[in-house]
Parts: sequence; structure tokens; C-alpha cells
Amino acid sequence: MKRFLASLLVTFSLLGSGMAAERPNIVFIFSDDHAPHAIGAYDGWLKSVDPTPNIDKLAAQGMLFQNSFCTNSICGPSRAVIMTGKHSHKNGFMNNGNSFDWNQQTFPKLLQKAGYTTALYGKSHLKGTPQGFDDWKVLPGQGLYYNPDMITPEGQMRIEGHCTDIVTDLAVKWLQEGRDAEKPFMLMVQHKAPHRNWMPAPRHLHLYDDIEIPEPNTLFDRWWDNEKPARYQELEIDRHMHLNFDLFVDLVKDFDGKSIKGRVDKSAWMNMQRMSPEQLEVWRDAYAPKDKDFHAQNLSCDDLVRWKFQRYAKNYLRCIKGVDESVGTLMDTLKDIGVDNNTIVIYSSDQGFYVGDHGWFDKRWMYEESLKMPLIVKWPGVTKAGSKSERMVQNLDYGETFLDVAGAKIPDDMQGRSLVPLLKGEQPADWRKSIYYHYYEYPSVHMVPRHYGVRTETHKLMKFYQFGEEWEFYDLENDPDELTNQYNNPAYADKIAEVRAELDRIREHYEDDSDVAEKPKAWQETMRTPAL
Ligand code: SGN
Ligand code: CA
Repeated sequence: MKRFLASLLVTFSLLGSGMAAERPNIVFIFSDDHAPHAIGAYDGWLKSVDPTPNIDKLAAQGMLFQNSFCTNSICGPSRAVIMTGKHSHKNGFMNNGNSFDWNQQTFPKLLQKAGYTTALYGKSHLKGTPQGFDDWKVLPGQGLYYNPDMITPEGQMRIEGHCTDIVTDLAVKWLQEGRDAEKPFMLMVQHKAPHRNWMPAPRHLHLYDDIEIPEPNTLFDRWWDNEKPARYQELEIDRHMHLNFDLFVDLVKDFDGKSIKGRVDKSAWMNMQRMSPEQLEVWRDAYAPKDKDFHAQNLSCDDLVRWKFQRYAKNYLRCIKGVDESVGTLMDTLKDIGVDNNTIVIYSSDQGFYVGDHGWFDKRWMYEESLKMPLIVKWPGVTKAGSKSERMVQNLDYGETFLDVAGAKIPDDMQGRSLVPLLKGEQPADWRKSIYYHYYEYPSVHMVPRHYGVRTETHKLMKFYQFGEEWEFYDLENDPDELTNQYNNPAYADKIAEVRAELDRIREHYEDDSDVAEKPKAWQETMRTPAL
């Protein structure tokens, strides 16, 4: 009864303000591991490949955020922050090993209460049964690229096809005929691509065959060899990217089920085993001649790294092509069903990614490539076409933005800030001048030690606290690639003190002392001995 009265109240107050008919729909298109510099509109070093014509079009019609950052550069935690508008230590999902407490307050639940109909399709990575959605179909865990299983309210089912297309089709179908057309809607379209092992749809396997992908200028960086905490990492294209598992060299020949036994990561082989004979045939045709050529060259050292980079970057960008096509299809669908003028479309991804930058793949670090996340928003009649915002924003802000758009009340315990004023082109004088970051997943795949830090508009201070205290400080204006740690440079002493004070302030503001409080014995015992 209480609930009924509350929703009646919302309806009447919205009708009273004339908003019910006008409240915009929200389509949130979200991919996995899509680095901003692998989007044409971001003007990065991959722009010449023209990787994302549809996402670029969205940017040309809306607003692109140049300084958009995650709070914790890893999949599940990033999504939990979006759902709750709270930092990891507050929402309880600090690393991929955790489970999300779906009973807590989330923005989709609040939107439902405010009269929206909601749906979620694709990768959730939050475990458990989604709450706050009128319809949902999610991949179990990481999900598979080919013919994946999906968990639905009715149970688990297998769907034939490439994951990006499947997720797009589910979203299109819901837009066309699944949703309650009387209500405004909020749709989350969450792609698995371009996550590792970067397995493109059959139709994209020959894309970029005839071109060389430009290399990042830090491809041969070796700055983890020195005294930085990066000495622990396992993200290198050179030493950690597997020819067979990650790049499919000879995979079509070897995958017989026996060769995969005992491996930790099996997703590439699981995908290959899922393929139909026809899909496999297309893969054989695409890779076998290239493998032959690779063996004939007998590459080593930097030449081998260059070759691996090319194959990795091409597969990564081929997966992105599928996501970009999905954006185009969804835009067309919104037009076809006549709601494009009243629908906000957002494109984002859970974190950034290393596409050979610093010689790496993967994410996790607070360094720029993995800290940044793409954010493009088209709000018809509100965002100025082709506009760019330099303001510092985070995934922490998404939930409050959506609630604000819907005219719903924003709970006091959410920690972000609505982006609506920025989307309207306003320049709030009190907008944040720094962002906070905290990463927790160590020891784990890729071996990135726990750290937290603050990034201002010009500087970055990071603290690694697992093996004693190690600090890094970067001058982003003079050293955008973060090649020189200035922490011990006396010339920066005053600046460091200033940013350190900001770090103390922001940790207090977000009430984070989880580095001290959350130290279970298990990780202390299993963590590596640092190299001295
Ligand atoms: C898998 C990947 C890792 C990746 C994590 C987390 N290995 O373990 O490379 O860092 O997921 O990624 S894989 O070969 O099995 O793909 S996340 O985006 O889901 O957080
Ligand atoms: Ca991810």
C-alpha cells in the first residue's frame, strides 16, 4: 500500500509539473575494455584506422567527455559503482572475486520506482540475480563470444551467434516489442567485446588485413624494470601475451580438448569448442595462411613484439567494429520506432585499456590509459552537437545523472554528482577539481598491486601500500605518458605537499580507509615477496 501511494505521488507530482510525457528515455550502451584512444572521436593515435564511425557520429551529435575516469579500473567493481553511485568500499564490490549485494539501493531500482521501465542485456559481471529490471538476460561471468549461454529470469539458455550481435538483437527486440510503451524506459546494452581474448565476429575476421595498425610511441617502454611497483606486473605483450591462447596462432590446428587441460585461462579454447563447424571453417580460412607466414618469418625480440602487437590490435579493433555496428543499429532502431528525439544515448565502457601502450595489454593501473573511460552523451535538444567537456567526471556520477534526468530524487548517500548541468552546457563554478581512485585486486591475474591516489587537472599522486609504502607522482602537463616519477624530485616538493593534502581531504570526503580496514590474512599470506 505504502509503495502504491508513493508511486501515485510520483505520478501526480510529475504530471503536475508537466514532466510525465517529456521524461526522456535512456539507452546506456556499455562495452568492456574499450579504451578512449580506440574511438575516433577521442583523437588518439588509433584514429587513422577509423575504428568507430557510428560512435563518432554519436559524438558529433552530442557531448564527448575528455576527462572521464573510473574509480577502480576493473570490470565488476566499475559496474557496481555505476549501479550504486558509491565507491567500491561503500558498495562492497571491491574486486572481481566479490559478489554484488543486489539487495542494496541501485539507480535502476530507483528509476523503476519513479515510473520507468527497465531492461539489462549482456555482460553484468556482478553475479547473483539482477534486481531493478523488468527484463534481463545476462552472460554468466565473463560469458563467451561464440554461441554463449545466457542467464534469464526463466533459467539458463544457449543462444547461437556472436555475442555482440546477440546482445544487440535482444535490445532491439525489447525496444520494438518488449517494453511497456506507456512508460519512459531505461535500457542497458552491455557488450562483452572487446574483452580478452578479443574474438571478432566471423564477418570481421579479414578487416584491417591490408593495413598496418600504428604503434603507440611507448610500445617499447621498459619502465617497469626500475624501482616502480610496476615491476610486479604481468601485462606485457612481450612476455605475457600468449601466441596460441591470446593470438590464436595454430589454435585451429591444436584445439582438440587435450591441449587445454591444466591451463588457468581457458576462455579462448572454450570459445573455439563452442563454435559450429561453419564458424570454425571461417576462422581456419582467416588465420591459417597468416600463421604460415608467421612461422616462415621466424621472428624474435622486438620484431616478434611488433608482430604480436599487430595481431592483437587488429583483433581488438575488429571486436570494436562489432560494437560500433551495434551502436549504429540501436540508433537506427530508436529512429524507426519514433523515439530518437526523446532518448538520451550514452556510450561508455567499464575502464580504459592498454593497446600496446607501455608495451602492455589489460588495465587496473591508475595510469592514464586504464584510468580514463570513454563517455559520450547525446541528449536531443540539450547537448550541443559536437561539444566537448573538459570537466573531471567519473562512473560514480552516472547513476545520479540518470535519476536527475528522470526527475527522481537523488538519495543523500550516493557519492557522485549529476552531470546534467554539464550536459546543458553550464559551467558550475564549484565543479570537482580532482578525482579519487582505489584498486584492490592483488594477488590476481596480471599482478597489479593495490593502490589508491588522486588525480587533479594537472598532477597525479599514487600510493602503493601492500609492500611497505611506495609513492608515485606525475606532472601530467609536462609528462603526459607518465614516464618520470617525480616523487623524490625536490623541485616538486611543494606541489606534492599540496596534492597530498588533497588526497587526505578526498579520502576523508569519501570515507575511505579500506586499505587499513580490509586486510584479510589470506591475501597477506598468499601475496608475493617483493623483489628487492
Ligand atoms: C580474465 C582475463 C584477464 C582480465 C580479467 C578481468 N583473462 O581473467 O585478462 O584481466 O578477466 O577482466 S581471460 O584470458 O580469461 O580473458 S575484467 O574486465 O572482467 O575485469
Ligand atoms: Ca573490463
